[in-house]
Amino acid sequence: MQTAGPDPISPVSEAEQELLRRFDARIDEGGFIEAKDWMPEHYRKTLVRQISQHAHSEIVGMLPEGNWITRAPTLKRKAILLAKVQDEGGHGLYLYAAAETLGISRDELLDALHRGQAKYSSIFNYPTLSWADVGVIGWLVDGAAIMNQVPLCRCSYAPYARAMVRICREESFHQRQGFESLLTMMRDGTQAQRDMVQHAVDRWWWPSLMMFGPPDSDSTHGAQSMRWGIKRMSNDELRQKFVDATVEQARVLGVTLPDAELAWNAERGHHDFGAIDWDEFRRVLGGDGPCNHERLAARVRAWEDGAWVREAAQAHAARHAEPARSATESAR
Ligand code: FAQ
Repeated sequence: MQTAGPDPISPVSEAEQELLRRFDARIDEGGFIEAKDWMPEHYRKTLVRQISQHAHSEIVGMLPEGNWITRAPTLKRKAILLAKVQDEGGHGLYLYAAAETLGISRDELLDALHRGQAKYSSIFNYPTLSWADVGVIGWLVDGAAIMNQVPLCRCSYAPYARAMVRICREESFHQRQGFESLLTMMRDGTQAQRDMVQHAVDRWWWPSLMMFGPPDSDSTHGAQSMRWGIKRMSNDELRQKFVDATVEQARVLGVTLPDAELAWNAERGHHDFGAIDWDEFRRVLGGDGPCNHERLAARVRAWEDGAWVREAAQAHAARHAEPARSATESAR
């Protein structure tokens, strides 16, 4: 892991050094930092970066599955999918609210997304080609998301940790509904449906492993974020845990994970797995994934189409604030 270097805003005064000493002590004893507490500027910026990327991921992440709401095969599957996609929207809102406690506005965060300057998870730049993709997103993508997010429930920044507790409960339902949908297709479906599931697994497996971020040796922020208790486990540790947990689930489903090198290593007590195509990861991050343009355009369009709702809500709030203000003024 690369070291993140010194805090760019180094304390100048004795008072600030004392604040930093207390901050470090609290982190070292596993304590939490609240929004009103003093924090180093680099810690605040790291959190704004991570939480806003996470929020954008949830909102952009509504699009691949949202694509299938009108084509869900049964009323039950449609109701489940609607609930799931709405949950993702809610997660985005909790997370934008958590980022706002760090002194940045939601408009600023969304503006950065719409101008293409903010990141969101690489996984949402892949297309959903069949109904099986919806099940595989639940099983693998939500499965990877939970693996990464459970340790974030103990993140040192308390407002983020609190948001994550609720999000993880809902992600757990998301993962199960995906697995159950795939199990139904694999056990009760036709050969064509089983092939469709396998094809979806083949396409989503490697991008799911990329969700955990670059290898620890290339992680820009990992070491510092671990030091601060923002991240509790490294990218590679979480990826390994995910592979180990998923192999048995794939066996139960009766699908093959598309990796000839995947094998139990008794010495390590973990599964070995093949090399991830980090060039593909970098291409997707650089804006050249299969759906980057489509995803961003959909978010910008939704923002523009929603302008009248924001204006109406502001006009409504202003009208309601008016009598209260007049009453205060006439009482003076
Ligand atoms: N995609 O130094 P590191 C979900 C960037 S939620 C895009 O290792 P860090 C729910 C990274 O930002 C999924 N960019 O970074 C759902 C940094 O760029 P920067 C989202 C990535 O922060 C399910 C650079 O690479 N979850 O799926 C990715 O220490 C289904 C260097 O990386 C979260 O956001 C990537 N995969 O570790 C919704 C969880 N990986 O900022 C709908 C919170 C890395 O310097 C449907 N986030 N990068 O320009 C985290 O845990 C961390 O931010 C990591 C990255 C682990 C993602």
